[in-house]
Formats: sequence, structure tokens, C-alpha cells
Amino acid sequence: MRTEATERAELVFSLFDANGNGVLDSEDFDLMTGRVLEVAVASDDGAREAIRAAFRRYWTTLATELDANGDGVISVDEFRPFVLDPERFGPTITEFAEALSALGDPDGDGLIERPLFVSLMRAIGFAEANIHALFDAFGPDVEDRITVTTWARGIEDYYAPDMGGIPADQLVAVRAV
Ligand SMILES: [Ca+2]
Ligand SMILES: [Ca+2]
Repeated sequence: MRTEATERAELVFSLFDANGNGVLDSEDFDLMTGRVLEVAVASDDGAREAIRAAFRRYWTTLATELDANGDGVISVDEFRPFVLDPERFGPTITEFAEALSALGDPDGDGLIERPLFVSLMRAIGFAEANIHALFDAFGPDVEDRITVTTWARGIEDYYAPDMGGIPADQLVAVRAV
């Protein structure tokens, strides 16, 4: 497992701990879903339901696979190796990546403009400078747009245990703000 992958997993754990109690629990995912839907105002009902379902699956997969003692919470030490295991968590991430990237494209032309990308990623909790660095690393076109596919693959790569030096690492890099 690469250091970059470990750092990416730890960052997403800290952001998804939306209620700040140091562990992941069901309430975190309700809060996160609400925050993302709040900025996905231009998306249709199908796209909004898809991200709701994807967040729900993310949580239920963690709860089902990891919470053996049934106390309803997941620690970072449980989370890290599990989410970086493509065999066990890959399909959940693929659904999540498709649902989240689709929110970036409410008009369905396959392209995502920077302002909406920034809004969605800020809603999840990433830092603004890192979000812009990620968008730049995705290689936007002359009209400052990236494709839905680029973002979806970027999300899947974020959870890849053996990948480093990839656009997703921009989210972890320490930047002056
Ligand atoms: Ca929590
Ligand atoms: Ca679009």
C-alpha cells in the first residue's frame, strides 16, 4: 500500500466524520448527504436520489463489513485498509463515483464547469486551494471544463491502494491558503 493512498483514506475519513466525534457513524452520512444535496440544486430527482443511494451504500457497506461488534461506529484503523481494498470496496466506490460525478453535470452534456465542481467538493469538505489544484490536474479544456468520466475515474483512483503521483493526491497536498 502506498503512503499517498493511506493519506487519501485518512483525509476522506476526517471529512466524512461530519459530526466530528472521531468515528464514522450513520449520522455522518446523513449530514454529508444533506450538504451535497444543498449545492446540487440544478440536478434532477434521479441524480439526487442516486447520490443519496450511493452515500447510503457507502455507509451500509462499512457497517455490514466492519462493524462486527455492532456498536454502530467505524474507526480510522478499520476504515483505512477496507476502503483501499478494491475487491471488497471497489463496487461501492464505482457507484459513488458515478453518482457524485453526475451531480457535476446537471445539463447532461458530459462536461463539468469549475464553479459547480468547487461547490460540490467544498460541500464534502475539501479545501478550496486543493480543489482548484485537482481540477487543474484533470486538464480542463479551453472553456475550463472537465468530463464526467474524468472525474468519476479520478474518484476511483483516489481509493486505489497502489497509485501515487495522481491528480487525486492534489487533495491531500498541503497548500498555503
Ligand atoms: Ca462521526
Ligand atoms: Ca454539463
